[in-house]
Amino acid sequence: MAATSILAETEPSDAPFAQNLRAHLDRNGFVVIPSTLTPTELAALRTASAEITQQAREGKWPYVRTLFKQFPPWPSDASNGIWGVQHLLHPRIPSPEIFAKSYFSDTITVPITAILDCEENDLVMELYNLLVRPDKDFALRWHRDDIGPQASSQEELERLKEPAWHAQWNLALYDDKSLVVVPGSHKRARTEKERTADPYAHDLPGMKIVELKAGDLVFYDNNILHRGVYDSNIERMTLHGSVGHIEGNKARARNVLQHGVGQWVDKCDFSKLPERLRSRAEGMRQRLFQMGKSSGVVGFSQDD
Ligand SMILES: O=C(O)CCC(=O)C(=O)O
Repeated sequence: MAATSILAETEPSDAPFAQNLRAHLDRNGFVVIPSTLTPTELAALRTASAEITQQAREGKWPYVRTLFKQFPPWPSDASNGIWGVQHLLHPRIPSPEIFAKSYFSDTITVPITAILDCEENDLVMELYNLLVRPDKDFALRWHRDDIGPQASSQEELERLKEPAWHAQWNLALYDDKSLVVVPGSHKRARTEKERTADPYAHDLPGMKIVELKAGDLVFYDNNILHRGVYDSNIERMTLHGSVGHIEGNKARARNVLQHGVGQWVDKCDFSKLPERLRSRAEGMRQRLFQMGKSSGVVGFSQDD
């Protein structure tokens, strides 16, 4: 099953592009922008991702998603295998400019200002991670990122009506068929069938495999009903990020910072980025910092 792709005939700076993007995302809960990387960008991102993935598998990078655990926190011991690498904007990552250039690029931020219907100066730095081929076959159960399975239908509906205040994406560096979604489920409570289904069901009614080619970018509502199905024999390197909006609730900034980002966000060196990206990056980092401070984050360190 192919993924829904937005109309390719509009340019990212067009008003129709923004409207199409928002309309697709609003209707389906996900939207694919095809071929967003040049061959040179793709090659550079693959090389940098392969390097950090190898370090992570060898236990030399402690920020990992470990098997067989779906949700954070993950231990730093990678000896049972990993399915993700965390903190690509960390100041100690090898090739920091490659990942920062990608996170703060027009490729990512232009669609996000369209999705959030905002200005660049409203954007807030959040998370940048890498989802990788697991060392052993692994799957995530059906879930919404921010609403637990115990929620009643009424609770689900109330939560789903709240504005998202952030955008989340996957950018595939290799062809990727791991993400499975139920289109439209970001706007409704689960059906009885979905509530009672096997959490690892392969055949939920209406489900769609999001098929990405290398370089394709998908934005998705993180409260769409979705899962990940991973094959240890198929290469996967998919950048997985989120960017927030300044009006977002402070709990989100707190959440981002308590993921450990608060320990190093002030030490990121964006000075080698091209001027326009550097100023965007500094602004987005500063807004995260301010939101974290005003929400009284515990363990948010500027000095060590
Ligand atoms: O692997 C994916 O693309 C989905 C990941 C996911 O659902 C999650 O991190 O909650």
